[in-house]
Amino acid sequence: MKCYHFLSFLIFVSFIGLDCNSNKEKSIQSTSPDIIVLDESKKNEVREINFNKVAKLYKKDITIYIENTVAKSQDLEVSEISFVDDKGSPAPSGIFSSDRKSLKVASGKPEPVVVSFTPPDIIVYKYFLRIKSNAITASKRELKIPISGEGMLPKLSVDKTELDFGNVWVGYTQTRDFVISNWSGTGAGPLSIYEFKFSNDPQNFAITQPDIRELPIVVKAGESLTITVSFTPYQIRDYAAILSLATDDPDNRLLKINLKGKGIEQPKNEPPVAKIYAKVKGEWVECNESQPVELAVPGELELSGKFSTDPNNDPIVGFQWNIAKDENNKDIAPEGSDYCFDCAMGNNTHFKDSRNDITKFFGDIVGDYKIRLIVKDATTLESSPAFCPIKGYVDYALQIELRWNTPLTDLDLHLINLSAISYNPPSSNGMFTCPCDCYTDNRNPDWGIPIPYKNICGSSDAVSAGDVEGLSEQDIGDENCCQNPLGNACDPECIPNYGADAVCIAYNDAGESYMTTDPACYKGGRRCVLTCEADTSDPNYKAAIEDNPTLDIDDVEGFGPEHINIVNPSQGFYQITVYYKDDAGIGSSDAWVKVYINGINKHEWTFGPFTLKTSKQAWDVAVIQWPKKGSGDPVVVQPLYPWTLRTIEKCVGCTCQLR
Ligand SMILES: [Ca+2]
Ligand SMILES: [Ca+2]
Ligand SMILES: [Ca+2]
Repeated sequence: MKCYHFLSFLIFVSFIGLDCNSNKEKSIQSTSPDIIVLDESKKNEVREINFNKVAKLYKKDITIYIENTVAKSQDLEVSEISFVDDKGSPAPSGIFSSDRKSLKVASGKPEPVVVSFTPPDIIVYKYFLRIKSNAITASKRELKIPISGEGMLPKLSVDKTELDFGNVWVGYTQTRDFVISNWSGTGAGPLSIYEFKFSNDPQNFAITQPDIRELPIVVKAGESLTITVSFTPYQIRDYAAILSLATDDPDNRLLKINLKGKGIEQPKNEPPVAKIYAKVKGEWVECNESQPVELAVPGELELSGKFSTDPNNDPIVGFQWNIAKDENNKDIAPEGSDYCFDCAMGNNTHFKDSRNDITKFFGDIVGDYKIRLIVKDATTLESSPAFCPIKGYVDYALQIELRWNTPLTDLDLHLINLSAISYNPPSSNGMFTCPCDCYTDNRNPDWGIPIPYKNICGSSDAVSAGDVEGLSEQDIGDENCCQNPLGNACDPECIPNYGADAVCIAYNDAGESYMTTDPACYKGGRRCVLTCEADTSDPNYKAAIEDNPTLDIDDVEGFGPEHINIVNPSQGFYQITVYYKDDAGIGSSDAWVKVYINGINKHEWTFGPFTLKTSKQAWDVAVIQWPKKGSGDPVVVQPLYPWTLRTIEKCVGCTCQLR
């Protein structure tokens, strides 16, 4: 045998065909094998096997390969795979093991051997894997590969021991998580979970994470695992169960997690609840039957439906604003009111509803209004209506209201200041004069205390003096350029809302002053632009504004109303006249006038109805005698009986001079 091995070795290293056997062909077939032990990749030679940390009593496998390294050789015969100590004595059984004790390895076909380590205790184990074979290399016929591993305890911790699923709709699923960690300060072995078990109601509870179809679930040392449990009630009742996890942590063989939850009836989709809020003094306040809001009329009130709610927290997506109806299906609004939603105040386009979440309601007449709001949730369920009562009141010391009973017709309300020194022509009696008649062509004249004006001179690309030639020169004798244009020099055409535009006194190159409505002018030899504006800083400014009448709207399409209001009238006599501007071919119309004194929310006088038959007829209604401010004297309202009709043309260029 020695010769055989020797010669085989020679053949192996020198590739010379020699044999001590006479049969040359057989000697080639009998080429001796040699051994190498490879790792799982079959690439690296195994010189040591280290299982590292393995949980106590947990079996860990490592696969090695035994290869016959000599090509076309006989099979390598491995006669023994065993585990021994450094003296060659067998290791205690059960610690290390292999799935094969002996085997044959064909040339070029590495054979796997699964080596296992099952630490019985929490200590370090060091032995040798011994492989005996017929390898040609003498030193390899008994390989001793160091094999080691350490037994460790897994160290399980859990972040909670109870999962409360709360109230869950029947048929719906709620999930809760808990986290298992395998960690200790000195390291740990892997943790295995062999079983998940629910004590009862297993059809209602389930592990949705991780996938437990393949057990055990292993949590490596230092890692953690989130476990998700689901709960699906099928009945309306309380549920309670215990989830037990079987693990290889000796301290937590059975980890118990308490589960509880309640099956409740799924709530039905409820309609939203409409709520109306109104902006009062800059704050949103709820408006309802027991909490009405007030509105100074004519005027706007901002209303919001955004405070509406939904029991299911559905978004509110639809808003429908209207005026509420009474039991006779009549609008709950003062008779003759031309209320509107989202209409510019004073505008003749009167929308009777709104679809906006926030709307502006315009009320025009003193009395009670009621707003109705219906909202829709995102499922298009509609709310019951919410109602907001609005009390329209007068916030003026004097309010005069004109209404009539025909469509398309245009009646105009006039309030004539009878305190003028003179009218031009005198026969006009003030009608259509400027500034004494407050009406549609002269909506906001300056009565009583004159509005203080001031001039502003600023540099500009002003025109030359020549550009303003043709304007009448007038020696005012005052360096101030401004003059109140409405009080004393009202444009004969009574341009509506003449406003703060003013007449300037300008100076030419010769230093002479002249009056111009063109604010571009010279002053003091320097070219500048003079503009005239109301001097709001003047102490008389507020009082000068408050005693001026204002026409709120000129209704030209029938019914009215039209109002003339004065916040705080000056002492004097004021005549109410109604003029039939255009009968639109309809003919006669019955008109009536209401007079509200000192801001009460109930009219004090109603005049009419009185019939105007055709265009250009005037009805002189009454004269109001306003007492001196602070005198305490009563306001006297004297009807101009007997009422008659007079026919007059509109006068162009009629003027008057106030005191
Ligand atoms: Ca809803
Ligand atoms: Ca009118
Ligand atoms: Ca005034």
